[in-house]
Amino acid sequence: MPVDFSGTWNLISNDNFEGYMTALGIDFATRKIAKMLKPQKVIKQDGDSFSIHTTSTFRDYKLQFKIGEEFEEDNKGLDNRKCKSLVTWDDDKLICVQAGEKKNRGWTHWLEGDDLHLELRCENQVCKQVFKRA
Ligand code: VLZ
Repeated sequence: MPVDFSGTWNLISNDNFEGYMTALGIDFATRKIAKMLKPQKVIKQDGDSFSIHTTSTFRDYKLQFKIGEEFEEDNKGLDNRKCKSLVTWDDDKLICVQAGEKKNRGWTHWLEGDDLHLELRCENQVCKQVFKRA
């Protein structure tokens, strides 16, 4: 039985979001706003089906997927580049590969104690975020 990521999670730390956004080609003005945000994630996990809704005062991003099923991701409101994305389990970690124009693009979610962790990768940049239950 895999771990359950379901819940509402508030960002408590955000290391190198700036580097990640720069690697994605996000413009300066947008980065200045975005790095001040404290996004909330609402995750719904039902068997192999997930929805991850990242909300903030500036922009929202909604993702829905099934484990092991590749899907088209539009990254709307982020860098707007289309990817072929695939999420799989690696033990209790949720791993997403976002294949497209940017090398080494993807993310990993895992739980550590009561916290939700997220590593966001693009090219040679790694952003590390930690969330606590709301
Ligand atoms: O998360 O890929 O949980 O999509 C930040 C919104 C959303 C703030 C970042 C506006 C999404 C930023 C990160 C403007 C440039 C992400 C996945 C894993 C699910």
